[in-house]
Amino acid sequence: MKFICGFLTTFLIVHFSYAKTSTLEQVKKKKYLACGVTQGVAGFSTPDSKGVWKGLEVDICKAVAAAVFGDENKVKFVPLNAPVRFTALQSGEVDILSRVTTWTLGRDTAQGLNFAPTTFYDGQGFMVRKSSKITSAKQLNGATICTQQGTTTELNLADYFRKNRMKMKPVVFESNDEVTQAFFKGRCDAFTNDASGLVAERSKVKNPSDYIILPEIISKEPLGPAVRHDDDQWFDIVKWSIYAMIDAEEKGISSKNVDSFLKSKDPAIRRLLGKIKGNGKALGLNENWAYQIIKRVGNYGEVFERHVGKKTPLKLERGMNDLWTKGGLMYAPPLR
Ligand SMILES: N[C@@H](CCC(=O)N[C@@H](CS)C(=O)NCC(=O)O)C(=O)O
Repeated sequence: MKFICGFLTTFLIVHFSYAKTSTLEQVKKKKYLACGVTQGVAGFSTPDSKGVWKGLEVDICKAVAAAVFGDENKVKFVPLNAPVRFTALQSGEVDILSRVTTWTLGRDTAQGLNFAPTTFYDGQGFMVRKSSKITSAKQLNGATICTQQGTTTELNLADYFRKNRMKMKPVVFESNDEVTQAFFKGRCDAFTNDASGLVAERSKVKNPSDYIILPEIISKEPLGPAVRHDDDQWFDIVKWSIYAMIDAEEKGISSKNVDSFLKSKDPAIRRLLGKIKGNGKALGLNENWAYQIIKRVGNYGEVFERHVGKKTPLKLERGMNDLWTKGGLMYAPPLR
């Protein structure tokens, strides 16, 4: 009995202290945060010619690192294909999943994820060869369609054809490279993906104008970072890092001018930049956490323009990803 009790106590202590090690503590101990990204989607997360990860979703992880360490470079990027991404987060291999991941009820519950604010509002589309003369998704009856396994894309595709009483042959691969190669080599009539992903892949080929994206957007794909269930503090840190970037854009504060705002008399700006204390303590961070994000990574609009905006190969309009004050969906609750 004594032995069993002793064993149980040890087990409970070990188990309990393990459970109590928060993600923030683990990240600080490691001195970096592990960020799960794609294997390469231009504009979102892709290594440049020197192997340095770049993209909108890369910058989200950098923003969290800036908030935690005052150093945006304390991030290790872990490329993940779609089917393995949730296990990588659950097992602790990554601390954040910032990988073109759609917020859905099933993922938010049964998959054990918590979704931080959407960082890119997207929707699913189809790309075809211009020479096919197909101009609408409704003409895809009987088509072979390339897509990636373990995605909402695969599920929406089946729904769309069922709803429209059409038939198709899905050609499903584990990695994005296989999907895109298959499509560009002519193995499929169409390629379906988040519309941003279609634009990203088209921007990489030699003759982009040979391909068209059909007008139908068949789903809602709110893409954003996710963290594990059961760590509210870490969830809050990731959430408010994004809200700080949106709020900074709304207030006209950017990486270039943030220092000139340090003397602002506006209480909301003083709170955002940590001149009025409290937000940092509430999150378990330094009071200048948001200043570090803005200075080192930028506001949301800067990040959007840097990676996917009009001056990039993707040439995307802000659209739904504009601020709520400009007709978009980007809205931050009060930082107080
Ligand atoms: N947003 C969708 C799709 C995400 C996704 O993984 N899309 C594939 C293409 S269909 C992709 O971008 N893969 C990039 C990669 O594996 O590196 C989801 O969350 O399921």
